[in-house]
This record gives sequence, structure tokens and C-alpha cells, in this order.
Amino acid sequence: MTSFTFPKDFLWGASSSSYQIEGALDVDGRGPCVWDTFAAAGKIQDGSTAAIACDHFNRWPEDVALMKQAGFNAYRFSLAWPRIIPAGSGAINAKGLDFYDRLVDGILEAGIRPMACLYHWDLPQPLEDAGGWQGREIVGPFAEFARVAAQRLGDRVKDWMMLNEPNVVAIFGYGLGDHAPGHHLGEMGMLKALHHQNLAQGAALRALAAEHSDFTLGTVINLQPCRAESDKPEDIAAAARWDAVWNRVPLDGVMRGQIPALLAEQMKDIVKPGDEEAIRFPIDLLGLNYYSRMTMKYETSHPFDVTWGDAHCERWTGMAWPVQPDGLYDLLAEFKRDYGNPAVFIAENGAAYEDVVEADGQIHDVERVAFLKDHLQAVGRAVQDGCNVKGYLCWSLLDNFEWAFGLSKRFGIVRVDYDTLTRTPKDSYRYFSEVVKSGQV
Ligand code: IFM
Repeated sequence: MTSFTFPKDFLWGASSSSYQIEGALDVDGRGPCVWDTFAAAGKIQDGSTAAIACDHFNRWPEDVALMKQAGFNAYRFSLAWPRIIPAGSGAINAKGLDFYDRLVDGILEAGIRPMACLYHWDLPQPLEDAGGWQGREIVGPFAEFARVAAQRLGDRVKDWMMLNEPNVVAIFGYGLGDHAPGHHLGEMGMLKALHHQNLAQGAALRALAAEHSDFTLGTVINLQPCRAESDKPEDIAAAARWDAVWNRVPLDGVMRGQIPALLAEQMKDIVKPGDEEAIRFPIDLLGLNYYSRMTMKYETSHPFDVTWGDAHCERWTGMAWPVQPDGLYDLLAEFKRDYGNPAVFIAENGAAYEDVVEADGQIHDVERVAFLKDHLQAVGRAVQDGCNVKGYLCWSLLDNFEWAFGLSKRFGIVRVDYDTLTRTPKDSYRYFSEVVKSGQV
């Protein structure tokens, strides 16, 4: 592709999440969350915790300055539910809200558009103890949390995303047990957690719409095009099944108010009358997270009789995820074709690699630069072909706490030295900043 110039009003920036960067888990009245419990149970692979993480709670002015210096005009961050409502429902913690108040003011002063995400996985532990995403009782508290956050920040934050990657929460947190809260509930556990997040999201969207008429409302889903590993009918069926679970339950829930036909029988006792209407909402902006495709095959030892991998790919990230920029183009083109081309933005895209700090203290992360370039070109091609893409936010500004992998996987375009908490921009930061400032890839 020859060089492409993005529209002038394109959103450029990064995404982050509270638990992965803030630290300060015991400060100012924050309550416990499921990831605190999961870490305390020794489930983090490198034995680390998020107790300090990037210490963004204290160092956010430096992080906002790095974003400003890079030329960003947008930043998506998440609000820690247990910081704002420590028990998940009930008493509001004014000091928790004060933190986000300061942060939002700082982001706005830097000329950056704050995009708040309500739920990026730090579920208050008392809510999990009451059933978490397995029960419908969580819908009310989530909508109340949305209302509380909007009442305090809604005069300045106009972009509100509800959930981040509900499929990961449901599948890894409740189905397979790799993520907090660590349940192994299999297929039904996954489907319940998916549906109840859809319901909570619908209620929160309505609560926010009632608060302010000038909000841009949306949510964030990580879509992964699913293709069959072979032309065997069982692999083709496995790909269709997993597409229904991973992509369509969250996507068709909010966009169409539909339960995928392939899952209707299994979900018939989970979905109550009126639910389909309750999960549908005419959102203004959909965040799409993209990391790779999924190549599926039939495998009876796994839930839904599926497994994924990609034996044929030649490029891999440090997460052992295949590098497939064409998948991002395909995703955007298919979304345009199948959903009527509503506004979307890339809410996450990036890669972890084994970074090396050179003798001069610099990080020449050539693989991450190539990853970003290839994916930005894919987005450019999609925009050129008429896809309604409003922005690109990389994952992530900082190296951070990568969930069950702890501090061992580095996704940042800025390195964080976890001993000194020093931030060092990598080559990828400079590369991305050039793209942002020129608007060209
Ligand atoms: O770090 C995560 C983020 O929290 C959600 N999306 C994928 C990222 C990389 O695994």
C-alpha cells in the first residue's frame, strides 16, 4: 500500500485499564476485587501482584505528559469499580471518585479526549461472593455504578464504554479458570457470564443515556475472525460454534438483541422473556479490540468441542499469538458488510515482546514497530475502502500487569522498570508518535 492519510479528526492514542496500571490497591478506601483474591491464591504465573504495577495512581501526571508529547488526542482508561463503590453496591467512596476527578482534569488539560470504560475486569469481591457474573443480581449494581460515575465525571467525560472484552471474562474467568475469579464451570458458566454481562451493559447504557443526552455511548469487544483449520465438516462446524460463543453473543447482543441461533437451545434457560430487548441498545461507537484471528478445529476434550491455534503462521508475538494484520482488515470489512457500517474505533491493538534494554538504555523494539506498522496499514486500507473507523488506540502506553502472566509480558510502547518505576519510551513510541503527528502511515 502507498502511504495513506487518515482523516483530520481521527482519534489517536492508547488504552489502559485500572487494575493493570494503577497499583495503590489499599489506598483511600478501595475495596478488594477478584483479581486481588486470585493473586493472593498464588495464581499469577510469575508470582507478581498488581499492588504497585506502574504506580499510575501516583505517577499519572508523568503518563499523561508522555501521551501529550506523543501527540495523542484520545485516551481510554477504566474506572475501578472497587475504588468507587468498595463493596460493589451501597456506599460510595468519595476519595475513589476524587482520583478519577484529578485524572480526568489532567487528561483534558493535556488536550486529550478522556474515554472512560466502566468494567475492565476488577469485579468487587463482595459481588463475586454473591454469584458474580453467574447471576442476574449483578445487573442493578452495575447500572448504579455507571450512574454514580457519570454523575461525578459526566460534565467532562463524554465518551463512555461499558465493558471490555466480556468474552474473555466469561470464558477464561468462569469457564476455564485461567483468569479471576478462576471458576471451571464449562459451557454453561461461560454462557451465563456472557449473557449477564450483556444484561448489565444494557441496563448501564440506559442509565447513562438518562443522565446526559450528549454522551457518546458504546462498549468494547475483542472480535477474532474464526476460520476452520481444514475443510473437514467437523472443523468448519467448530469454527461456526466458536464464532457464535466468542464473537456473536457479545456483538449480536448489543447490536441486534439476538442470541445466536446455534446457541439458542443451550441458552434457553438463561435467557428470560424480555432479555433480548434489554440487551440491545443503539450505541454510538463500538470499540473493537484486535490481536489475531482464531484458527479452529474440532476437539472433544474442550468446552464446545473446539480448540484453536495456528500451526501455519510464521510470525508470533511474545504471547505466542499469531501476527495477522490482514485479519484486522477482514474484520473491519466484514463488520461494515454485515452490520451496516456503524462507527467503530480500534480500542486495543498491540503486542508483547521480549524487550531488550541496550547498553545505552534504549529499547529498539523492531518487532513491535513492525507489528504496529502492519496493523495501522490494515486500518488505513479499511478506511480507504469505506469502513467507518473513527480511531486507533494502541495497547498499551505502558508495560503493565498482564493478568495471569503478571509483570512478565510487556505490551507497552513505553517501558516500565518495575524496580524504579522509571518510564522509558521505546522505538515503537517514537514510531507511533510520528504516525499520530503526521496522520500518515
Ligand atoms: O492486557 C489485555 C487487556 O487487558 C485486554 N485485552 C488484551 C490485552 C493483552 O492481553
